[in-house]
Amino acid sequence: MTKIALITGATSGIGEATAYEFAKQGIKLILCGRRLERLNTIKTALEKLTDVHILNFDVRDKKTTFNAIESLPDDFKTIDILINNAGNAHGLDPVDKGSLDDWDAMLDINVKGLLYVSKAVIPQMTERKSGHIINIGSSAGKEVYPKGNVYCGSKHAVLAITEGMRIDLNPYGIKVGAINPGLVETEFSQVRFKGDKIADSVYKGFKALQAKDVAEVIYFAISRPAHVNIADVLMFCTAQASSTIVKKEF
Ligand code: NDP
Ligand code: 8X3
Repeated sequence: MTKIALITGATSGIGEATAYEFAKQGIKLILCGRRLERLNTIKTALEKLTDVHILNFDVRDKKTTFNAIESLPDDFKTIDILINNAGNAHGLDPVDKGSLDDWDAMLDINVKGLLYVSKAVIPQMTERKSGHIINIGSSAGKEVYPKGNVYCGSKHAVLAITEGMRIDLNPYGIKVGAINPGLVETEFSQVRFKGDKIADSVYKGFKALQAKDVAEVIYFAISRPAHVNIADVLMFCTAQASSTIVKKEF
């Protein structure tokens, strides 16, 4: 039977690439994000391959998040696969100089937003005793790097929540896992550095992971047989050995 996947943060980067990867496999898609125009463009492109429904909401807004998921039409209501991907880093500052707005954004989007979406989707999975949740963590959820403080904290939280979900949803046969990439060349650096020209140099001098590389691993995880759960993946580009060690050539 055709599966239905809900992907948050589908307007760019890893989420958008995952939408394309899933569409190629005929998976029905619920694509979420704040930038409506982009959602419409991606919907138009992917409708040639599969059925697509868009949900335009900010994951920070609890009520809108629940209303959006509640509003799904009958033919999109049964969510088999949830990809909790929406998120970003905001700023790169030592903790004594960090911005409160940046901290709020990272915790509200990366952690609380993930929880709101999950809370809105999980009850139908527990009721059916089936489902698959993939949370997009980060290498920053496995090690802390200088000035990464709150972003690393948010991604450590994503990993802890992933483990908690896997334990609590185990009685229902629901698969839960995390995919944790290192540097991926997306709009991530533009959001993190908000117009600062440093944003353009983040992926220079080496070949970073591309969004499609991560999307392929996500598809691999969701396409395993029923008895196999990919619980945790750490993936780097070849040039990266850890958060702080990247072999660059100029
Ligand atoms: P992008 O900036 O390209 O994509 C981020 C996505 O998140 C966008 O689709 C954006 O959509 C969505 N988003 C951001 N804030 C909100 C919000 N408040 N409400 C709803 N959607 C939101 O970055 P990536 O694709 O790289 O990032 C995707 C995930 O991967 C993030 O969780 C990130 O932390 C993680 N990651 C990224 C790495 C990297 O190096 N790029 C490495 C490891 C993990 P819109 O603005 O339209 O709402
Ligand atoms: C994104 C990777 O190294 O910028 O999560 O934190 S990093």
